[in-house]
Amino acid sequence: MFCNQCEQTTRGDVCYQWGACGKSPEVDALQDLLVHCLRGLSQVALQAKSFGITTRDQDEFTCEMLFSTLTNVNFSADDFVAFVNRAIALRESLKLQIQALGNPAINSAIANFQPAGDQQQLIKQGKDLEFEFIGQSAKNVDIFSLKLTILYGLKGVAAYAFHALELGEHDEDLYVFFHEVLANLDAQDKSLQEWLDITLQVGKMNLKAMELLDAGNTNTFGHPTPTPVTLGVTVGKAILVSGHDLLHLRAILEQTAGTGIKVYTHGELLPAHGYPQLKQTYPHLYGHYGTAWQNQTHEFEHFPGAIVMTTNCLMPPHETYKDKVFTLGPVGYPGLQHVSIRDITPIIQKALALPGFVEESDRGTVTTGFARNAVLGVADTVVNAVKSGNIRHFFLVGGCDGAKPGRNYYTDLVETIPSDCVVMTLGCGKFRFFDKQLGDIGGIPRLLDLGQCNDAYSAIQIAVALAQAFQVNVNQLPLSLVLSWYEQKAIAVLLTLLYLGIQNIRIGPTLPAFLTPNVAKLLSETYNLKLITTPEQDLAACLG
Ligand code: FSO
Ligand code: SF4
Repeated sequence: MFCNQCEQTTRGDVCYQWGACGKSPEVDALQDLLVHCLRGLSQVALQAKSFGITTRDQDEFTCEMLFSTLTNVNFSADDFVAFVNRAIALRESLKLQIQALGNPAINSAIANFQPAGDQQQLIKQGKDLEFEFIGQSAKNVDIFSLKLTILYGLKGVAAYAFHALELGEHDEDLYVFFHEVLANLDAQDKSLQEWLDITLQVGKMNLKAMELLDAGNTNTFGHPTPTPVTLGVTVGKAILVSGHDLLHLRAILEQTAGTGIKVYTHGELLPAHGYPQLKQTYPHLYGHYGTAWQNQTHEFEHFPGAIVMTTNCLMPPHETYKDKVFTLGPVGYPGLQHVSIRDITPIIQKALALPGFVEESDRGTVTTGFARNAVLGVADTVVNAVKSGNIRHFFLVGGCDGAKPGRNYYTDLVETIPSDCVVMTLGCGKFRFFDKQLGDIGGIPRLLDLGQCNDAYSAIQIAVALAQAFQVNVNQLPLSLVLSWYEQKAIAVLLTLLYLGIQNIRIGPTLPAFLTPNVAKLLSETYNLKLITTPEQDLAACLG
């Protein structure tokens, strides 16, 4: 196998025998095969669009399928076999429509690719493609590096676009972009600069996807407001909901209303408590349990109710608790029960059969909900605090958490940031410091939880508004971005920041393995993108 799409890739290089995430070489091969089939589907979809044929099914399918190949989303070979066959069926249906209009359908190898008839043969086809893929790297490693960056970034964009789509927000330009990139990923006639331009276009389109998702979330659930969230538990039956999908969380809340079951959030669903239409409508949305994704095996083991994964990051479950874990949407794992969100009866039955919490516990609260509307609502106070010198600097310490060593840097950094500075955070990386009592500056909390990783959109809006208030550009603000990355959504967000021309971003714990030294040098020279060093050294540089 050849997979280096996430931060925990083996030896910081590439997973080649078995995924460090638990992905098998067989599933990896089927994921590569699926991407290959999507590329053929995209070529036909573009042709169909040019004839005015509707391609909504193909557009939405492409988004969902790219999402399914993200790290820690779907580990099921059976699912990927079904996805491959569906991709071919959708492609062929478009060809028939093109031919019915009297036109020959596109005649490329990928648009005519025929999948084998059984799983083993499909895996072999996927593995053969892998070698073809690796072979490309020999020709120009830097272009290969950018192609991987584009593909991985595109997967991240697809995840956000899929969530937006679920909430009724979509954009034709975004779909055309997906298809154009996928259809032309094997182009041999582009220069390094042209591939770099496409890489930044991925960042641009990710901004669009995050904007759509922000609109979907706020139109459906209201603008987040600062909301205390209990970290303790109460006596009674319980369901734990993890992942990022607010719509799935709402469906679970709706279907558990009146059952006596309390619903707890896990991981990236913590910010759900800040949305008025969730918190106020469903009082049985009780609190938040646990921390970041990589601690789930311990946390899930001890949770006395049913557990639902709505998106990444799912880790291979232990035998001791796998019977109480359910998957939704694009998530899949062999042996875990996949449930339709329209009827979550199996989840409710499991929660009722399990003991639930028999004792109350009080672990205090954290406050979430400082998204763009809440922060910009007090923009004058913030601007005055900066002008009067009460706030010296802002830090955005955000991104993903992960299992590999080196991430204590972020905890240490937040702990050593001086008391006249404000820390904004988002993503699951915050769980290293989310419950720290950092106090406030003239009523402005020093620790502001902006939300999920996609709420980088809020961070961008806040930065742009502050820049306008001070009549400077964003790079001149007293603001430092210190990011942690793990999977492909973080890559998409990073590309957005680079597309916007944000300089001096610090990223860690390591640089992505798919960046060659030349490409990394190019990014560092153009954007001053830096690897984190030590909290003391970086702090001194940011405040210097
Ligand atoms: Fe984390 Fe996982 Fe949200 Fe990622 S739970 S690591 S960037 O999926 O998406 O922050
Ligand atoms: Fe390895 Fe990450 Fe790929 Fe999993 S997703 S196989 S850990 S590089």
